[in-house]
Amino acid sequence: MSKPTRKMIKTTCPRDCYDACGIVAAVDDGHVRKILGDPDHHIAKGVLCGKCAIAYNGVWRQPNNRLTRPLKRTGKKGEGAFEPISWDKALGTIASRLKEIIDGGRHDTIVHAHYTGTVGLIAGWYPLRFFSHIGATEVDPDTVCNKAGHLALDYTVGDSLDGFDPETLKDAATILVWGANPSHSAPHMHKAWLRDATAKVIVIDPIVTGTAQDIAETHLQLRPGTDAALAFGLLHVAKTHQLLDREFIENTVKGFEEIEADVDAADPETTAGKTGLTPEQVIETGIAFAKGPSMIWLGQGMQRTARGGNAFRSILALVAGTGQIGKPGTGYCYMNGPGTRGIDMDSATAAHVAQGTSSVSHMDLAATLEDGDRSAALFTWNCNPLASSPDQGRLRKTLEREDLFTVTCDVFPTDTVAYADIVLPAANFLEFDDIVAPYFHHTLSAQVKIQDPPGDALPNQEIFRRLASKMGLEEPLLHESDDELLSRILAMTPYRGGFAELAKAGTVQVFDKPRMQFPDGFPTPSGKIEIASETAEADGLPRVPEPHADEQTAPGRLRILSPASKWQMNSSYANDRGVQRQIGKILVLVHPHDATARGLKTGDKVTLANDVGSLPVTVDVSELTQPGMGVVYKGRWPNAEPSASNINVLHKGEKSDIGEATCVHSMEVDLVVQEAAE
Ligand SMILES: Nc1nc2c(c(=O)[nH]1)N[C@H]1C(S)=C(S)[C@@H](COP(=O)(O)OP(=O)(O)OC[C@H]3O[C@@H](n4cnc5c(=O)[nH]c(N)nc54)[C@H](O)[C@@H]3O)O[C@H]1N2
Ligand SMILES: Nc1nc2c(c(=O)[nH]1)N[C@H]1C(S)=C(S)[C@@H](COP(=O)(O)OP(=O)(O)OC[C@H]3O[C@@H](n4cnc5c(=O)[nH]c(N)nc54)[C@H](O)[C@@H]3O)O[C@H]1N2
Ligand code: SF4
Ligand SMILES: [Mo]
Repeated sequence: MSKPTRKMIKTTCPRDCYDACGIVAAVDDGHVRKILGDPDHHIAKGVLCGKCAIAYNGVWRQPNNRLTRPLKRTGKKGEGAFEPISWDKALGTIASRLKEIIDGGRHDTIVHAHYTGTVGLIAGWYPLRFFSHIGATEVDPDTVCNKAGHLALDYTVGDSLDGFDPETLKDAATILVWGANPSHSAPHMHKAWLRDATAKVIVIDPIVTGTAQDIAETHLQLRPGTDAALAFGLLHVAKTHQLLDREFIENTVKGFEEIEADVDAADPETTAGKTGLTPEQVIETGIAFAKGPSMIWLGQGMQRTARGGNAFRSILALVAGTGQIGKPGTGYCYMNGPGTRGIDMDSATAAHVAQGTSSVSHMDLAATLEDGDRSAALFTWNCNPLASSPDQGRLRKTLEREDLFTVTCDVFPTDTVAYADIVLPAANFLEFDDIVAPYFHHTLSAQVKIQDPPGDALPNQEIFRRLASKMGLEEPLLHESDDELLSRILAMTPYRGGFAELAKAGTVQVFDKPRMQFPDGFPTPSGKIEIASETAEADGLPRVPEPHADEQTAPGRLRILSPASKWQMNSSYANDRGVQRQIGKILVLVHPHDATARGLKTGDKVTLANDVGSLPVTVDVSELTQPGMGVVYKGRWPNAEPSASNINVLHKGEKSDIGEATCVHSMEVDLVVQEAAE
């Protein structure tokens, strides 16, 4: 037998991940043999993260674990009993049901949920054209993730999608990693970018994260929900050490004087009392930060708290008061949106073809679906709400509603899929071309077709083009081809090559020198950084940020943080056996102090419970957490657990202070002892 001809094809990982790793697929005579990291990629440097190395060589390439045919439900909702049908039949059924609803004047009772199952600019956004054109109600995706932070930044600096250029870290003396855990959520940035930094790395996190442990020179292990108080404390230190940037404040900041009394009151002792830190930690960090040049990685974890929006506004007050923005080695990054590379996302979503769309928060999803007057149909794509959204028990019940016409489009048979009337099989990222605009670096990457989709699976965008045709929708933007989209997106960027060149390169830098944050000034009403925001005030929020700290958890209760797991991408990969071996049983990390008080040891079985649900878990006594606080990493498919639930069964869907967004990290529970380990 002759040796197969091996081709190495570059592509990009389109998961919702800061790293956006370059990938190479080793393809022998047209068959994918192995998915590897791209050695040329500036972040991946030839290595994938553990979860992707397993899952992309596991469940993502096993057709028997995929959805490969359109399906029609044959059993009860939730049972997962389906029969295959043709695309024609599936789309015909959906089209006639949706048209009936629209013709009855109830287009806004078509509820659609979506998120970042893929972040490809086409597969992740093109289907929005269809839903906004028919006037469906969108379940606002960011409300389950990062909306409070986005809006807080919008109030303060006018745009939440313009961050520092990571290339400028070499100019910084200090970087605060504030409420992000790169060791899980950006593993290559953790291993390379942060580890190689000459800047002093300070991690501010209630958990001893891998980044706090392996890389940080200083770890401020504050109590959760006390970040605003810390930001004011750091400003106090800056002020008393004459390190405020008065000239910057005078020229570029609106309303600093309105918070000065609170800054004066936030002395190190008071701040230490509110946050659980020591006065010395507050003083040292305050001086290092204010001296600069200092950068802040503004994590998404920190804003998922009851007053997460206020925390972000307070941290921006720290940046503004010390003038740590606009010079090399300064600034903060929440996220760099495609706009930093010139891409107008309205062109992907074609916002102007919308017909009066409305939205609801994920926090209200269960309530919306309970109410037949508000929801006649549910369409989910690129997300798995039954695993990731709040109030899981109640949500599951609403999905049993016989009169809720439910369509789910996914790559895999998730928990949410089990409740669908019609299931649409999506092609995965190895099976079509797309473009990824990474959300940390100002780069552009090609997602390249390596193989055909299995069975009848189709890319999201093709599914929605076909559905638009079935419904007789003639709007040309509902029928734009992938080739047109790829060229149009690239034409908006400074990159001068076409898709074929991008595909050859994998990832390209689009700027030849580091990009300035806010090159055209701050797009706020005053053109300044608005610590005092009339827009916020008009929205019923405090005019200025406040030095808030959450109350300490009541004795006997535990505050549970459920951040990113090292081995999963949200709920994705929980269906891979290799990943399942890594994640094992659901653990709750409990501090030795709490374990001793309750007579618990590692391996004991306990139940976490509150007024919305309960979850059996296994204790892991761990110094990584702190007294009064437990950790249960997010993710997992409920149907892969004996209890048929995950941590979101305990998430009440309470809203943070800004944007009706999740405050999942404010969750409190009772810990009930079931049985001791052998
Ligand atoms: N307790 C707790 N819950 C949380 C969080 C938390 O911190 N704690 N975090 C929240 C956050 S940050 C987020 S972003 C949400 C995420 O919540 P979701 O957006 O629901 O994320 P996943 O659960 O990973 O679901 C993504 C789905 O998209 C599918 N998919 C992948 N590629 C494609 C494709 O090309 N086409 C289609 N149609 N489907 C595809 C995957 O198979 C997967 O089932 O979860 C939130 N939930
Ligand atoms: N491996 C992996 N990578 C992922 C994901 C995943 O599920 N797994 N999810 C992706 C998605 S959708 C997102 S949004 C990002 C999120 O990634 P990150 O931005 O890193 O956010 P989280 O993992 O939610 O939380 C980060 C840290 O916030 C801390 N935190 C919680 N409450 C507070 C608080 O009150 N104050 C402070 N200072 N810190 C607090 C947590 O302890 C945690 O260590 O990761 C992406 N990358
Ligand atoms: S999930 Fe993130 S770290 Fe893992 S391969 Fe994809 S981009 Fe890289
Ligand atoms: Mo997220």
